[in-house]
Amino acid sequence: MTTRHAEIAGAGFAGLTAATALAQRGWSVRVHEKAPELRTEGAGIVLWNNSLQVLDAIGATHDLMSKSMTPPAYETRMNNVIRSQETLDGISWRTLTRPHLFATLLYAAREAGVEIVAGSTVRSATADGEVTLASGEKATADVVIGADGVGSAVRDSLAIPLERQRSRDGITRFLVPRRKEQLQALEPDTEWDNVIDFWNLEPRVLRVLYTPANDDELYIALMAPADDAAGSRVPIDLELWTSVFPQLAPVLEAAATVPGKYYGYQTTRVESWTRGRVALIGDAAHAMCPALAQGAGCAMQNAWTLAVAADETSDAAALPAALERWEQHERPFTDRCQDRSQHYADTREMANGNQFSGDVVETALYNPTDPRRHEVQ
Ligand code: FAD
Ligand code: 5PR
Repeated sequence: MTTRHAEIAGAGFAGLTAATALAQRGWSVRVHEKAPELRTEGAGIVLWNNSLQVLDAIGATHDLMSKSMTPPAYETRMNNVIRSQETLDGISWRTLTRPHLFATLLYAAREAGVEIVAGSTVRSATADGEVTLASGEKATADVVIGADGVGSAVRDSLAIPLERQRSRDGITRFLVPRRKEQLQALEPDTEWDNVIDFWNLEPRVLRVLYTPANDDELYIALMAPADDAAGSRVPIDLELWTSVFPQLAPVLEAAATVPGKYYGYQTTRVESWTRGRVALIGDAAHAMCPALAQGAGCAMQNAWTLAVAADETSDAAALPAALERWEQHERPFTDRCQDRSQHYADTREMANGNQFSGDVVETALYNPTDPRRHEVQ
């Protein structure tokens, strides 16, 4: 059989995962990244079994583990009173920085022989597998993958209808030094290796999600309603935040030195993930609120299952139908995750504690690499 070819828009977590999985199956793969340099913006990230299984399947576990951790518990506080300390027994999860996840995926992609072109923008794609670049160059592929994020040009050039749902809250994210000794000095009884979700709803909605990412780096996310001008201001209003969270002063001071960017929570739902030979994955297909920490997780999960589905279809003419079947099988998991994340974002129910049980952990426990995952038990 001749070598099959994929053109991918976007070298984010979705695009790099799909590219690696296809190249490891003998495909020739070219990834276009519009940014002039290959790097990631953003701070920290939590990964769960669904994406950890994918990272393992592409051979990236060793790199991933080298600079990540599993905190002893996921703690939730209301007005600094502990509501729950979930040890998440039976669920595999890791915390890490985005730069580390990006470096891990970039290394895996290069090892697999993926060609990555920085400074290359995909302008449009057609259902029969042609991409047009901003340079004017055209290329054809057996599969075109739109992994070009929430503003996807691939998706919009195919006029795939979508709906956006916004929430009243949003968040500013930072990577700062751990400063564990200083934190311990201020609050000696706290386990500063835990993830700690510090909620305050009264008299004012302000929340800090404290997530250790490794021995040296801490990820903090500061949430405030979009209509709270001081709470959503960047750089952050240090006086406001330290007045509500005095025990976090050492790390808030570090965050205040960085410009920062406030993201309003939102969900994007598209009518369809596929058009002929084109498939959408990641935020291009299913951007979601971060409440369940699954945007990148679902991106990697769907990148993997897409690569497997495309590879298993050796008959070129049958590929569009195979992509439709892929969407039919995999999409319900992501749809439910989007709905749950939107629900938590809208209701702020995570403040109640004990939120990682029952249906909510469906996505976290999913194993997209298990070939029997859709068999009825
Ligand atoms: P992106 O990361 O957006 O990558 C798209 C890439 O495509 C970019 O590099 C872009 O430059 C490039 N591009 C865009 N247009 C073009 C074009 N036309 N041609 C070529 N290249 C193009 N997820 C988790 O799993 N865990 C978490 O803890 C978590 N926390 C989050 C917290 C916040 C506040 C937010 C907003 C999101 C969070 N997420 C989390 C979600 C996660 O960040 C995203 O879902 C994930 O990064 C999406 O990856 P992607 O590759 O689809 O898109
Ligand atoms: N979980 C994580 C996260 O980064 C955020 C949320 C939940 C890991 C925000 O960035 O609820 O907003 C959230």
